[in-house]
Amino acid sequence: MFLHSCNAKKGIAQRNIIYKITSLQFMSTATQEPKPLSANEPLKADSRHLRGQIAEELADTSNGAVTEGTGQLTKFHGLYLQDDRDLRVALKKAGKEKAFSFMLRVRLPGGKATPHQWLVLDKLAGDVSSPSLRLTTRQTFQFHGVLKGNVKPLIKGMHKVLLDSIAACGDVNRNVMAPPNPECSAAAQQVYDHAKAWSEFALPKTRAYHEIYLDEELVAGGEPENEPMYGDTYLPRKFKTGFVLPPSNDVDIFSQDLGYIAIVEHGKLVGYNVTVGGGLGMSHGNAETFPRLADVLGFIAPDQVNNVGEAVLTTQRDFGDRTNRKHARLKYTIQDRGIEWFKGEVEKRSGVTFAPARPFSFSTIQDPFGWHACADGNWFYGLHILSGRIVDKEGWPMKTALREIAEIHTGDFRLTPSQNLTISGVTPDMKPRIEAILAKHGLDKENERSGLRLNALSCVALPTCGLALAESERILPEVLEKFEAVLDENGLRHDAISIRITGCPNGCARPYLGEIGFVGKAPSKYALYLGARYDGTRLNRLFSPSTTIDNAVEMLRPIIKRYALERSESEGFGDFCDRVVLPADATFHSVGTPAAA
Ligand code: SRM
Ligand code: SF4
Repeated sequence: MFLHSCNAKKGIAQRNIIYKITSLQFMSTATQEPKPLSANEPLKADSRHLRGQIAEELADTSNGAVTEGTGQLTKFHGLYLQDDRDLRVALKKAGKEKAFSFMLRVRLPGGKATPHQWLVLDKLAGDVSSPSLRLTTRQTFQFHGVLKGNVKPLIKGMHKVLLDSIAACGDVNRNVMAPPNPECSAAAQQVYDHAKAWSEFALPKTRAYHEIYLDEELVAGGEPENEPMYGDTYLPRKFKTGFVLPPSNDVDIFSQDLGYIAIVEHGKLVGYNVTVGGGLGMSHGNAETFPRLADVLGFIAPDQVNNVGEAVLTTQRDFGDRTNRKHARLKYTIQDRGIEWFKGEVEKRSGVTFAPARPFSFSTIQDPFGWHACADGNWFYGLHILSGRIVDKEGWPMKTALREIAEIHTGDFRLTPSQNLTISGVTPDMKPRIEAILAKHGLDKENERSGLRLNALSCVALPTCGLALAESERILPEVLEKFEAVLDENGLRHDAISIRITGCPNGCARPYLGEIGFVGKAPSKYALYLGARYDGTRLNRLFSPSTTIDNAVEMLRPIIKRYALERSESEGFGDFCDRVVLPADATFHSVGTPAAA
């Protein structure tokens, strides 16, 4: 039996014991109804702090995979077992094993990497994985196609440049997001520092990762380890934190479980408005699951970030639903119990009383592309990378160009929440040299790209994602070309319109916050959503439950035309759709309200 007590460290007594986990059931104090735990709960409990049989199964060279249970545990170390779905049918016909490999996700708070780290990752991609590096919607790198025998060499290679993949996935606080251009103001630098500090603070304490992949001396079986914040069963589900610096809402703060909106007054960071309960994943046809935008809890001082974060995390640890993984995210805990109850619990645990939220407003989500001067005399370059895929292609040698830049760059790289890259801290001396590399490889064309393209996101989907129902990254170029033709017809080429596509309803490219959102349903079939607010403060709504891309283009052609002719001054495409196109009786989803998607 496991007991989670609330934050004893802060003097909160055992009366706050919320639930008891046995290997069989979860006792909710709300309903007093015992329900069976989800299969992951005993797995975590029995894993000896995330060790399980991982070391033994990775060492077994008789096959390319690991068992289902072990695959659930490797996620906590940033590793997903996948197989090449393009090859599935042929291999099955030939009676062969699936083409298994691992995806590895790096932990990279705020998306910051040094040129030296870049060069090492660039080399590892190809030496021990497939050649591409993939920038994600949470500002980190993914390697795909890592064969079982290459897992340890990859992790050891990253370790040499102080990078790891601990807690990049799994039921823990994931990669923490932060604005990608910190050196441009003192406040931005502080926000980055707070994000990094929270990421470190909320790391699991187990040494399992170091033992398994880095051959550190064994702890398991010796002195018992302590997981003071997580306990032996970690969180009920994944948990995501973002920091944002208005007026840009680049991190889509209202989609995060926990969010910190920086409040800057007279050029000084005075604190944060805290948001809780955002999350986007849902399942088609399951009305119990829905995307939800976060609620604003109130204002705190900068030195209360970790304290409040811990209280939010442990409240979810103790009250989140461990019986149903489709109902286990913080958004459902808050939806079921109410935001006032949640706020009270967080205040009690943290000892912090929230002040009223301070005013803030967002105006954009788009990354700043091209060259920008910073207050410190340096420059940064915002580079557009479609779907975050860094690979050399005929006439498009992105990987080579970035390697050449990393070889001479004296600043750093920042991965953005929109799968793009900022080359930052570029000194005036270095600027012409980096400019020349970009020009030589034809990568300095940000000004020529359409507003739609610069605001497009897609998830990975096929062939690596085991959950994909339809294409996403691979079909994005075609989708963009088709819509760009319609936008050109209507003089809208340079209007910033956000378009997001995913291969399934899990929401990895945050499609429910796109002014145009495509969500894969089946091969070549997508649910089409319209009407999100461009700044990420209102979800979109279902426009067509199932359509092909070509049909969608035809459905949207007259709407885009009307938008060009009838929009009110500075009205975004999402706002226009919400006002004019979507049915008047549909629910309006704004910040803090759930979507009945
Ligand atoms: Fe995601 C699962 C890729 C951001 C919601 N996501 C997956 C997996 C690991 C599939 C799996 O479980 O087997 C995908 C791996 C594909 C592959 O081959 O690489 C995957 N998610 C991604 C990335 C790489 C998309 C991208 O193209 O950039 C993003 C990696 C982020 C990172 O660096 O940590 C990614 N995923 C997101 C986001 C967006 C965000 O966090 O800002 C969401 C929606 C926000 C949210 O969490 O509510 C998201 N991913 C999910 C879900 C649904 C969770 C839910 O609450 O229902 C799953 C499935 C699951 O957890 O069961 C999932
Ligand atoms: Fe895979 Fe679905 Fe996420 Fe796309 S949205 S990467 S298809 S889980």
